[in-house]
Amino acid sequence: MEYSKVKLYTNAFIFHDKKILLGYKKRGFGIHKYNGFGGKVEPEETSLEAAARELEEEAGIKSPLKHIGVLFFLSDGEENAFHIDIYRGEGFEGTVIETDEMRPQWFSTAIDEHSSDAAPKIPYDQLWETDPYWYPLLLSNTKFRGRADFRMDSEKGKLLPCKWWYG
Ligand code: 6OG
Repeated sequence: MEYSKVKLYTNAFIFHDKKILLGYKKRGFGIHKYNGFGGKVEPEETSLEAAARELEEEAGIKSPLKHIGVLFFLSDGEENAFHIDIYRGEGFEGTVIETDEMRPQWFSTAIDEHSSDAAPKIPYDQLWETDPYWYPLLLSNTKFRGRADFRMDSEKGKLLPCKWWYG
């Protein structure tokens, strides 16, 4: 697969009280999936500045973000490659709000199946298809990077990963 440009994006995950904050995407790229908060890095800002700005725009909060991972992916029929800087924030300031783009929701970080945690479990079937491979690294605060190639699956009529690795 050939690509002409690498587009920079951010994605931030906030942790608080043994829970992780995800947002249900209401519009645009990744609609109807749960994800961290983020978007495009603008030309005049660093990736960290973009991550903080997007977190505030999409969830109304600030958090001390730390870089924890890099995802690189290519997609059939897409002339750009994507580089996504993943950030992790412990705690936050402000009040979590729903925005036009995202409906935020807290999920349990407990890995134990029988946990008595009242928060719902991470909706692994409503994430980007490759995310379940690296969420364990994000949850255990382990630095990671990874790559995925997406291809159009003509039977399912959607882009699906055909090759990937994370570590
Ligand atoms: P806006 O269109 O909202 O930015 N994104 C991905 N996130 C995950 N977790 N996995 C992927 O695997 C992704 N591909 C794109 C980057 C789009 C948001 O979607 C993220 C941005 O946070 C394929 O401005």
